Amino acid sequence: MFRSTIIRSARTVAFASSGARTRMPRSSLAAVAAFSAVTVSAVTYISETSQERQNHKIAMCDVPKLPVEGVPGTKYERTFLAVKPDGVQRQIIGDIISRFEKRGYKLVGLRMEWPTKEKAAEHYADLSKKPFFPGLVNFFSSGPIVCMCWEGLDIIKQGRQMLGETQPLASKPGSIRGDYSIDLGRNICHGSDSPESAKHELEMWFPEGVNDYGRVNDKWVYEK
Ligand code: DAT
Ligand code: MG
Repeated sequence: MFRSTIIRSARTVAFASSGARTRMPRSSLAAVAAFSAVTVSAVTYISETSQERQNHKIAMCDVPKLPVEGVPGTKYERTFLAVKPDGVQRQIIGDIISRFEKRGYKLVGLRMEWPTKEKAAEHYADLSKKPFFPGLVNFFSSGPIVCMCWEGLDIIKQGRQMLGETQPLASKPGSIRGDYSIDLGRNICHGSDSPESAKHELEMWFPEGVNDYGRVNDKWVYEK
């Protein structure tokens, strides 16, 4: 279809530049010349106008700077979510990001990092006395993870709900763990469980900060 349109267009140009021109009366040629001149100046005018617009009024999404953890309890609340090494290997990064995007949450930080054992141990420091801790640290540092900072109303609690329960058996279908995992030690994703842990984990995984930006469709996601 696309190819035949190109062929048709090429034929039309060939026709216009051969037989058509010889048969065209002088008055028509003058009209075509005048029309071309008008078109060229209109195009020039439009491009200059848009250039001026760009110079003077560039579309921007600037907002005031927030702390990395945002403002808990508001639509600027933030959490740290991660796709663990098993989620990266199983190629479901896009699906996980998509679920949060479709829900209306805003991605403000995104980075892939292969955690060292030390960083994995620091991340799970609260579980350091558990018997499964060494295995957990080995697993979490076994490949790259995708670090994300998501922003939005109730994102800390809602993020945990969308992840599902720690134990895949208890995770409802429709949640990430309920859709993609079977085994506790391969449960795909991580999410901060409180405003305090969100702040701690965001400071740890995003020392360079995240992106504070306004979003045009906020009024279609939030009533206020
Ligand atoms: P969550 O990841 O839901 O916040 P958690 O912080 O209690 O759960 O534990 C961190 C991870 O450690 C969890 O996602 C999987 C693993 N884990 C938890 N309990 C475990 C257990 N009893 N045996 C093996 N691994 C466990
Ligand atoms: Mg936890």
